[in-house]
Parts: sequence; C-alpha cells; structure tokens
Amino acid sequence: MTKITRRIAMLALSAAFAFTGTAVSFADDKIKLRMSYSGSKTDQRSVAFEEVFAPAVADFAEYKPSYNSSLFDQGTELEAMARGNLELTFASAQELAQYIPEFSIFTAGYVHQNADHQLAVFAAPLMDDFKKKVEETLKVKLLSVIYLGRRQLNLRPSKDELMVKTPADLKGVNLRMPGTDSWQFLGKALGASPTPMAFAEVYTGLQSGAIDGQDNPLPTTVDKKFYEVTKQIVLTSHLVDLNYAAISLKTWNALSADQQKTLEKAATDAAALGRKNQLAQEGELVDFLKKQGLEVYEPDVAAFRNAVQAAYKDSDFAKSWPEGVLDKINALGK
Ligand code: KDO
Repeated sequence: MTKITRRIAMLALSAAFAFTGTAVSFADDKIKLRMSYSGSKTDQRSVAFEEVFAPAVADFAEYKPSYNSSLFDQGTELEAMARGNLELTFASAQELAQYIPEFSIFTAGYVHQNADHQLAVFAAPLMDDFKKKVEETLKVKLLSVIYLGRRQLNLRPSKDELMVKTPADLKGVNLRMPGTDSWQFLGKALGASPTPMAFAEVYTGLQSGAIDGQDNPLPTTVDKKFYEVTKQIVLTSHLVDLNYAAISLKTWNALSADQQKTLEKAATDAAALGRKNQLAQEGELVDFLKKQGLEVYEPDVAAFRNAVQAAYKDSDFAKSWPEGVLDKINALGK
C-alpha cells in the first residue's frame, strides 16, 4: 500500500468515526468553529480571522482559535478534521499534496509569481478539480487562498562566513524545511541539505545550532523573532507561499445556504485583509531587519530559479500535474 493510499485509508476510517461520533457540542445554539494551526496570535492570518471572520459569522457560529500548534501538531490538522475534532485550519498545499499528489504544483518553487497571481489561480476554473478532490478525498472544503509571502533564506552564519550567490553556495548547509516530502524536495532543489523540523521548534533549533537556517516570508521571520538567532537574509523569493482556509465538509454541510454564503465571504474578506497586511509588512521589514543587524541581500535569483525549475521539471511531482495546468497557471501570471 503506498504512503498516500495509507494516509487516505486512515482519513476515511477517522471520517467514518466522525460521522458516528457525537456532533460538536453547542455551548448555546451556535456552531463551534475550532481553528488550529501553527501560527502565532500576532500572525496576520490570526489577526485577520479574529477581526473579520469571527464577527461576520457571529450570528450563527462561535470562532475558537488555537495558536502555535497548541491544539494539534503542525501537519495533523487535516486528520483531526476528518475525526470530527476540528472544524477549521489553514492548510498548506504541501500537506494536501501528501494525499492529492497534483497539489504539488502549488508547492513548486517559482511557480506562483505574486499575491495577485495566487488569487487569480484560486478563482480560475483550473482550480475546480483540485477543490473537488479535496472535498472527495479529505472531506474538507477550501474556502479562500491565504497569501503568506515570498519565502526567503534566513541563515545563522554571517555573510562573511557564508555568502550565498547561487545554489552551489548552499551545498552542505543544514536548512530546516517543514516536514512534508514536497518541502524537503524544495530544500534540495535550492542546493541545501534539508532537515525536517516542526515550525514550533525552529527558534530553538537556530539558537542551539541544530540547524544552519530556515526559510519563511519576512513577516513570519519577524513575528517569530528568528532574526534574534540568525545573521543574514538571502532574498531568493523561492516560493510565493500560500495556505488555504479550510473547513470540514461535515460542518459546511450542516450550514444553511445563507450561512454558507456568509461564511465563505467572511473567509475571503479575512484573507484579503491578511494579504494586504502581509504585503505591507514585506515592504517595510527589510529595513527593520537591517536595523536588527542582519545582512539582507539578493543572490543570483535567476540561478536559483533555473536550478529549482529544472529540479521540478524532471521530478515525480511533475508527473502528477494534470496536462496543461502549468501553462494555464503561467498564463494567469502578469
Ligand atoms: C513553516 O513551517 O515554515 C510554515 O511556514 C509552513 C506553512 O505552510 C505554514 O504551515 C506555516 O509554517 C504556519 O502556518 C506557521 O506560520
């Protein structure tokens, strides 16, 4: 049995229990929407969903966020939803690709060009089959696309100790990447030696020297204070990163048509506020990080883009990409 079918079998089993399990308890007559993910309370997704999503659904639902993986470990949220123990999460394309291989097209470096491109792709007809597969396979509905920002390299060694111009300069660098296969592949495509590590452990991993660096968008690197234990940022912009706001289908199907419309709009509007704030932060954080004493510089981005695209082109991931979808995605870019 392949890893993917084993995961789907386990999900199906948990989903079966969910349908026989008790419905989510109702404090009053409102539906409880437990949200769990690995971001912090000050992460722009958390701020936007508390400020926009929660009040917009307050007539019929109670939004209950848990941050920093305090309810479920990073990467286990989809299984928790299948078991009926969680209603909402921010799912990554990398986690979805573990069950639905074609989602790896959204994990490939240098495919999405910017936030507007991500938004256009999520709304395009090419996305319909992807969304349908998530509902059929994982019993989860994707509500909106969340802009996380351009992922940049963030390294412990100083620029004098390690100057990064091309992927060859990353040879042997122990770069933490999140734990799923497609993240590890991206780390290798960048030229590094990737190490899987949960987001919650990255700060101490950097502080102790267990890892040589990590990659995340600047707002995340600042929000988690990774700059306190690193010395440089290399502006590779190797992945315009995203999450999807996702709800369990069981919860979605229990809503009336009006409630579904309100909830989906609330998730879209919250994603829009988060995107606006994330983009604003990306614009001002280079100066902030330089003021913290980090060296921030551009490598030979074309060398990174060529190496990463070549790695994906010949990869097993690319074999799972539906015919013509990459061309459609590229055509939607500026
Ligand atoms: C991370 O673990 O580096 C990552 O950025 C991966 C993203 O897909 C997402 O899971 C994110 O962490 C968390 O939401 C924390 O910001």
